[in-house]
Amino acid sequence: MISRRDFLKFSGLLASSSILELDRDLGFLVPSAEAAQPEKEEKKLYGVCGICSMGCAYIAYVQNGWIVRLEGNPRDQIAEGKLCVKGRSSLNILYDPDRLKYPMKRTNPKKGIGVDPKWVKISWDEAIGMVATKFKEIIAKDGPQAIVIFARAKPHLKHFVKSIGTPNLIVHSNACDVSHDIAWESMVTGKGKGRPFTVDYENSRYILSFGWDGPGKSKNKWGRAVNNALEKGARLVVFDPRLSITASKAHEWIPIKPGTDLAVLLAMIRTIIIENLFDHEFISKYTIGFNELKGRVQQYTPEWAEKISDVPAGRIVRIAREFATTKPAVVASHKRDAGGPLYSNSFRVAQCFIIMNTLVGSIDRPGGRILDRKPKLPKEKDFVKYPEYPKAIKERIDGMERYPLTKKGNFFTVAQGILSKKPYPVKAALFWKYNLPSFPNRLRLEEALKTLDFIAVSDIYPTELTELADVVLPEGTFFEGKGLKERKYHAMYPQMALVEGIKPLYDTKGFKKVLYSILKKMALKEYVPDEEALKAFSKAKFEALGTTKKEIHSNGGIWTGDKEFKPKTEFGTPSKKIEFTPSLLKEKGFDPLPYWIEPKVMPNKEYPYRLIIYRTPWQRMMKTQNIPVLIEIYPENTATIYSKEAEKLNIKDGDYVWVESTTGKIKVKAHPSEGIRSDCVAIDHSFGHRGKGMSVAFGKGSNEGDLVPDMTIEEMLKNPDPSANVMWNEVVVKVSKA
Ligand SMILES: Nc1nc2c(c(=O)[nH]1)N[C@H]1C(S)=C(S)[C@@H](COP(=O)(O)OP(=O)(O)OC[C@H]3O[C@@H](n4cnc5c(=O)[nH]c(N)nc54)[C@H](O)[C@@H]3O)O[C@H]1N2
Ligand SMILES: Nc1nc2c(c(=O)[nH]1)N[C@H]1C(S)=C(S)[C@@H](COP(=O)(O)OP(=O)(O)OC[C@H]3O[C@@H](n4cnc5c(=O)[nH]c(N)nc54)[C@H](O)[C@@H]3O)O[C@H]1N2
Ligand code: SF4
Ligand SMILES: [Mo]
Repeated sequence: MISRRDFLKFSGLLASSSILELDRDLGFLVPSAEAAQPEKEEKKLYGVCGICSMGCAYIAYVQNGWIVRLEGNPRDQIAEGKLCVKGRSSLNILYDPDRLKYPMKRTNPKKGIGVDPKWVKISWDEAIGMVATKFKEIIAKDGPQAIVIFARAKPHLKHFVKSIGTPNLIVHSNACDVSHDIAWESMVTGKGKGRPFTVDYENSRYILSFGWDGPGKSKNKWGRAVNNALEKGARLVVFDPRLSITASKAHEWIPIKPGTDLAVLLAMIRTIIIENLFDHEFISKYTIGFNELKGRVQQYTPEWAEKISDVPAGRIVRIAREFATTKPAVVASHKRDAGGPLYSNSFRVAQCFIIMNTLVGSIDRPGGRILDRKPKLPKEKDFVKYPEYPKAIKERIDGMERYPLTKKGNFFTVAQGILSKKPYPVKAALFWKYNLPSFPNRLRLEEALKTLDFIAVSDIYPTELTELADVVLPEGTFFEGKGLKERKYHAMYPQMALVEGIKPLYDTKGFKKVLYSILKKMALKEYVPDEEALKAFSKAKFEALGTTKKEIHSNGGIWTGDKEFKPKTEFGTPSKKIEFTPSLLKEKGFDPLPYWIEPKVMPNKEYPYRLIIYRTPWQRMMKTQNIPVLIEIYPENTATIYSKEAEKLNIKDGDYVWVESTTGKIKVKAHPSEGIRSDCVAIDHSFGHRGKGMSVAFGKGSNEGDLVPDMTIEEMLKNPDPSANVMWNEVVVKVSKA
């Protein structure tokens, strides 16, 4: 442990601010006693934690304009009065002296990570003018496709992209959850509807995980729900090559060979069907394609699956029987489990998760996967009308027009698309809320970005990506915004949380406003929504809920709809049933049913370990890396390696090692452990920042993504995955003492 004074020195905070101090009991930065003279009465502000998408509602206690304390909102069905370690320490972000405070432009034409951009403070008018002028120039000379927007697919972003006429909106979803989305859309929810996030763990009696590790992310509600289920006698069975936190709580941990869950699942489905253990009523009432499924899985015997997966056939059969006969049972899943963007066969795994849950009648039934429970709200398009958008060309820089089921963007292929200048040259990029370490082989993207004429970045921190920017567009944190947020990650009933921000601390602007200002400056006024129409839309939302902001505030910051659970009997597919043989897949020429696909790469003599990527409870990727207390808890990431393998390599706990793939080489601290297979090395993501402006995060740990290859679209199309996932773990590595 380091002493308190050292800690503050090390985080560079004393020098830059006298209003903050680290409260050891609370574990985060708070305004000093001097700054926060207690008022007679503390004010309460309601809000939603923006660190991870669980979105726990909080109550912020405010003294003299400073938020001094955060608590989970007890009325919120997600938070239930609690926040996790990251949520509780997130005030550090609001009051972080490293934050971006005003727009800036670079004056050093030389670009590179570690090269001082020689920032100059500018006005918002100038910043927006720079983007608008550059975009107009590029559209006139090279066409709108020469502009690439990297951002999440929020409605206002899709609108902006369509208004300027580029096909290039690059969203991270193929690095995160695309396989689950496409599986749910084709089988249950319908085209473009994505997937539900709610699982009723609390009432489940048998929780089966293939890499799902919700509690290991300190996902507030899910950790609690699993504990409660266990206390009520539920059984928890976890397949994971690594002893995850969820696996450590399980009755059984099965260290499956990575990338082979599909074989086990196909054999389990076969067992449940041929042993007649499925829910006959649910299958006959609510599904189509059962006979085709039955025919398909005949070939996948447990003995066959054993050879592939290292899981004994008897164990596969026993778990399948237990799963089908203990009611209610659920295959747990979120984003980056075996059905996430990890392997060439993950899309088929995601399909099998849905099939397993359907076979036991656990789709939208207590103890199972729950479909969205949203309040009926008006849509912006009913209030704001725009003229027709300019026609954008079809070819995208990431080649995603060649994937018929998903067009959101491809983190894998975008860099090589830009570098190849095919199908056209790219001249400018605008980034919102993304950072370089989120891309596989970030060095290639860095190289690609250096070929552009112009880069604009919206962030809250000076990251390594902002070091490459020509103009920086600072946004406020989630404590400084306003709104109304749907409860989504756990919504057993419709619920909304009020967001009442504090006055922005600095000269920051919400990105939506920035986009509209850019459109205005580009003389595309017709695509800027009318203020009055937006006000009417906001008013209509509250009217639809039958309440007002004031009333929600006095009701504890939460609006709650009808709590009665009415199981759904119709689904969003064309047949309104759960489709084992989805028409969406058939129409686009894909095999509608899951089938066995080998993982793309396997450990070999030269590279004997598979890279396994995971997250810890203490960090949320790049968002939490500058929070001193979280770095104090867990100072850098590690490579977990099986203890006997470490012994062979003469590696001890805490030694630095080189981990090397054909793409890159990183130096990282070793953690020998019994909790991992001997053919794997597991590294947690979040570390390895190269941006000097983040004084706490800078230089800590390494980025495991530097080991993951990027690709051309042609290389990617060779993989049999209709969802175009990034395949993070299709990487083999070697390890040596550093
Ligand atoms: N604390 C925290 N919470 C977060 C995040 C964070 O960074 N930190 N990030 C958020 C985001 S954006 C996402 S996408 C999610 C990610 O959170 P999760 O979806 O939980 O993803 P990971 O932490 O990557 O865990 C993946 C697990 O899959 C296991 N695994 C790997 N290969 C295989 C395999 O072949 N078979 C099986 N059965 N298991 C395998 C890994 O060992 C690991 O335990 O969490 C969200 N919440
Ligand atoms: N190597 C590797 N790469 C990965 C993953 C991995 O496990 N390993 N995981 C993938 C997954 S699952 C995901 S979801 C993506 C996520 O990728 P990203 O979205 O890039 O990651 P984040 O860490 O969520 O945030 C990126 C940036 O957003 C900034 N930011 C935070 N809040 C705000 C805000 O309110 N406004 C603005 N303008 N900026 C803000 C942060 O400072 C940070 O620089 O990464 C993917 N990339
Ligand atoms: S789980 Fe933690 S980080 Fe995620 S929203 Fe809730 S409090 Fe915030
Ligand atoms: Mo993600």
